[in-house]
Amino acid sequence: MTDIERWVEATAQVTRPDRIHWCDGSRDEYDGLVRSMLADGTLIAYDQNAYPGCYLHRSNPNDVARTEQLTFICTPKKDDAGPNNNWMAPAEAKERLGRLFEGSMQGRTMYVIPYLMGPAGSAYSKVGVELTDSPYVVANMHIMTRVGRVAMEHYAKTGQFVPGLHSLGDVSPDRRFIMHFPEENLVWSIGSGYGGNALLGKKCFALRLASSMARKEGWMAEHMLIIGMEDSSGKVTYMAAAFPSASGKTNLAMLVSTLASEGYKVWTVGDDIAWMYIDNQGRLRAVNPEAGFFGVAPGTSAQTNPIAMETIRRNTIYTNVAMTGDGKPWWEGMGVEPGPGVIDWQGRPWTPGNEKAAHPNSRFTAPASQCPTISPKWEDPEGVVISAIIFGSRRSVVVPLVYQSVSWQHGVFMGSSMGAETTAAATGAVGVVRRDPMAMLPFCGYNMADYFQHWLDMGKRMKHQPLIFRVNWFRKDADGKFLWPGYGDNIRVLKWILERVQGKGKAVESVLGFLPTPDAIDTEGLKLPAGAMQTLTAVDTEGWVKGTVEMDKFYSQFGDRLPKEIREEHAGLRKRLGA
Ligand code: OXD
Ligand code: MN
Repeated sequence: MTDIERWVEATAQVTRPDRIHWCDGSRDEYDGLVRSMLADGTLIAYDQNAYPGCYLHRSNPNDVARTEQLTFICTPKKDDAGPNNNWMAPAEAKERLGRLFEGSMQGRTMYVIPYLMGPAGSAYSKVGVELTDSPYVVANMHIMTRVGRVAMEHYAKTGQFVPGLHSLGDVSPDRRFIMHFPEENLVWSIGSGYGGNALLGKKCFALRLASSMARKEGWMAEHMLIIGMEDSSGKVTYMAAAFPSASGKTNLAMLVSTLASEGYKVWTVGDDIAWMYIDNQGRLRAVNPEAGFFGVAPGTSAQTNPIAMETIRRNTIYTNVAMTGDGKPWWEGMGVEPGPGVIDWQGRPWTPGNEKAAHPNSRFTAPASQCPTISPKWEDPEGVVISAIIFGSRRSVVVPLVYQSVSWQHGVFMGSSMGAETTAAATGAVGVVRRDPMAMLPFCGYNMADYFQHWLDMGKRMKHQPLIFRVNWFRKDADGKFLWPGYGDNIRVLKWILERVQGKGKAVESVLGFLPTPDAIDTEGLKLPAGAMQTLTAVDTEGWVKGTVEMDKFYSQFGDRLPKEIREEHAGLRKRLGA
């Protein structure tokens, strides 16, 4: 008996499923799951001529986003989870959830999903096995990961896997928990069918557990998209960019360049997670551990992200979007009129002007291989060499369009102090500014003070450190209008970043770091409001002084554990600001 078989058997004795199904990841298996979900109403078919292989899932209305308040890191010592995580002692977590898992799969099938995170045959890839009683989760895992033989072959070579146990339970928020046990590399999740809570390969394994493994093993697991930027010479330079959930990572990863006539083009490697390693030449390399996109639907349109629109035209599972009268998916910001007879995300007839037809965090799950701009290197076992790291978030005020750190240490400080306006990807208030270091606040599986130290240490080990940038496409004017057009025009900012990587690109050293001169960014053909570039590249001293107070509040939670380099950088910024 293998370790996997032993664990499956022991789990089945507790959860008591009627049947156990070992997933092989085949098309037949996927089709069979879809057929049975169509039969019991878990899925609803869209018009199969217009949207072949596309289905709608309506989740329980109480289960539509990640639930950070119910997500725990269970380390023996509370301090190892840090003030950035909810903590429960492992024994208590096991006891509480053990009771909830007791008989939780009765009357259901338990699916055993062996899956690989990362490209087949890559030394950087890792195996997970998820046990779940949700066929919707299995179908999503088919798209988001590499299920079946490829995972078992990797397991045969390494003998290692990350177990993840998931049950829908009774889908009650009162009995919903997502527990991580980093000492054992184990996840237990119950009571939710929502993506980030239930597709255990994604946030639970590839970020929370992997970040903790990465620290021990000397690599990085980050909430980052990966792109290749091609210039007019045909050379492709790879960049990784961290943005909080629902802040445009998928759009940036699939950017359609408005500078295509100058030869600038973006290739998609990944849209959410990067696993990064130092190679034997001292360069940082990244792989995308996922095989699909779990993107936010509202706001996705032929204008904002035509590549995504093409990607999700077939073989896509939509969750909590609306359905038009003629059987097509629809959401707010899709850029087309839905026509009469729309059914909203909860299955009710919808009247325009009332509540939203699609839930603000409604999603699409689509295979990465269907993306027209997917990089030829997206499954390269060696990954791609990263030349620039970008930190971005929604900030309607204060933060300039782009600036560059003066050193790796300064860049780590920039990432660690990032403020972000919250979005609908997690339950709770939307639009509130919170500190979200490296966009990892909900995903760092250990004490963030140690995470900052790990970033500092990684930089010291690299012979060729990527340059570090901060971007903000979301700056608004006094009337609440965006100052920067965003989307395809973000290529203009990427172009400056590329120029800086190449040792070019006009900049001035400011208190924040290297800011582009107002004419350094190519704005030809843009109709920007008067003075926009000046505002977008200026330092709002008063705003930044206030920001440093917020940073200090955040950092003080970590006490002496906070690396002294971060304290020094923070003090240095305050001094330069004259605070
Ligand atoms: C996601 C998220 O689903 O960050 O990727 O919430
Ligand atoms: Mn994400």
